[in-house]
Amino acid sequence: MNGAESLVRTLVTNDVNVCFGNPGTSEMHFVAALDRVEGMRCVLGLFEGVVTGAADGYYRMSGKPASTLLHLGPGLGNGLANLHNAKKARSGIVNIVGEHASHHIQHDAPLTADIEGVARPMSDWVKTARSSREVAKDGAEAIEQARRAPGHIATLILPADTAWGEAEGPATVASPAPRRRAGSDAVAAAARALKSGGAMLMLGGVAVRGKALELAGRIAAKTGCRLMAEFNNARMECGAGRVRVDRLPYGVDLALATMKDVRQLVLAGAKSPVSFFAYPGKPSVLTPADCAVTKLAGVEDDLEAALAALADELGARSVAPAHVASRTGTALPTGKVTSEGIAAVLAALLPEQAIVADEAVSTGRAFGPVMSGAAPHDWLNLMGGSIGWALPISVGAAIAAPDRKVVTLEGDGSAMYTMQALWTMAREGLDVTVVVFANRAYQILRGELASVGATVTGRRANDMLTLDRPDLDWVALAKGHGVEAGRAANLEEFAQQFRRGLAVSGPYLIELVI
Ligand SMILES: Cc1ncc(C[n+]2csc(CCOP(=O)(O)OP(=O)(O)O)c2C)c(N)n1
Repeated sequence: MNGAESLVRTLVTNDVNVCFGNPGTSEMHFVAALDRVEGMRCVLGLFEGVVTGAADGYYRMSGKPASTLLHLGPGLGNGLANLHNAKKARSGIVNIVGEHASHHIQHDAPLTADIEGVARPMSDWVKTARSSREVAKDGAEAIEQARRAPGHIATLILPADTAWGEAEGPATVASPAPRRRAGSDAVAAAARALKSGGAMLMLGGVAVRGKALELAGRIAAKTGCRLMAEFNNARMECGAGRVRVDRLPYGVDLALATMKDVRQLVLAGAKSPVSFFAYPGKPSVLTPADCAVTKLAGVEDDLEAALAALADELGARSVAPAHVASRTGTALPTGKVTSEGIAAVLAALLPEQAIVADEAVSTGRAFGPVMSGAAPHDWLNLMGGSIGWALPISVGAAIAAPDRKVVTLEGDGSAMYTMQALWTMAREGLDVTVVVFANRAYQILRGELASVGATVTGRRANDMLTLDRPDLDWVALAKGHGVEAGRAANLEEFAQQFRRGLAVSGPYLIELVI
């Protein structure tokens, strides 16, 4: 057995059984080993941003790391933006990055680069394998690191000679340490804070899901505290029957208005809120000056146990949860395309247990409140602000949850970064309905322009914010990638197209002209 095979066997025997990849010469032994080892699902992405984004989506829906296979420094470099997003989402990923054979590096061949240097900013753990006999052990360590709560980016660099040299066999991985429990002092302090006036419980990480979310609803019912989620959430459970938690708005003025009366802020997996960008004359910190902040538990901690302990402390365990959403959004609107109208169509037709990848950018601002009346679903946000995320994430989510419909809500500007994901959807037959909001602009940046105090008066600057001349033909682009597609220009056509996409078992793209 060679080093590459010992690594693939280590991955598979330790339940890392999906590999999103885009290989080159230095990874050929790894590729060859994929055929000798049973149990690895290999998915080709035609750009590395698709590969890393897919691994993020896979983790969010399965809770397990996938591996990626990337080609030296440039391949890894192409994948960095979505690794950044994955790191902010606390997704666990095992990156395998090929490298020249050790004796070849001194010759400064064309693809030679400082791979560790490229990897470090977007990885939590980086290691270059030293010998073929140690590759399995290094792989096991990478898996352990990726699984460390709440999820980490582990990058193992594999010089070609460590892949083709002799090895013994796979290595085993130690079980992850359990998540830390909140201390009794933190629980008591949080309970005191929530019993005071003007209290808000802010949820982040896995606290916006399952039992933890329900416990937060019970705590709100008992204490009367407000519930809030961060603006972005890696995976939030929404819709009818779930405790409805609004997300803190993106805009600084709106966020400040939302936080204005908060005197006691308790954090469960959330960070104390700050604005996305700095704006002249506006604060970065969104909590009022006289607001006390109490940390119940961090994103790495056992948030369900922390909220359970808090509910016990408050006598809230058996209280019925507050803010449980009921099914409301069933009416189908007609006429001109508006953000509210799109939300109403989505809320009416979204199938139960759908997974929504939200990169709707400016079009999606009004979606949240309406979607709480939809059938129960999971909502995934872009955590790191680097656009070109939702199409790749949908690939990984669909592979992790093949029985669920994935709905991708995608700005046309964002879609253009990683459109190659459509081809992977077609090749793998993934059940994804993509809605591209074709407003032919970087619309959000028009608002940002005013917010930072800049003005656009002329053609040169305006051309930096528009995507027309020529208009992108999304139906043709989708078909060119092997994905069926249709166009809609009003809400009736959108409802009809969305129904069609949902009925298809496989990918379907809707160009919604705005
Ligand atoms: C990698 C990266 N490059 C550039 C940006 C800056 N940026 C933020 S939003 C945006 C435009 C998004 O356009 P689109 O997806 O069409 O949504 P719209 O603004 O039209 O709603 C850009 C370029 C970014 N966030 N990430």
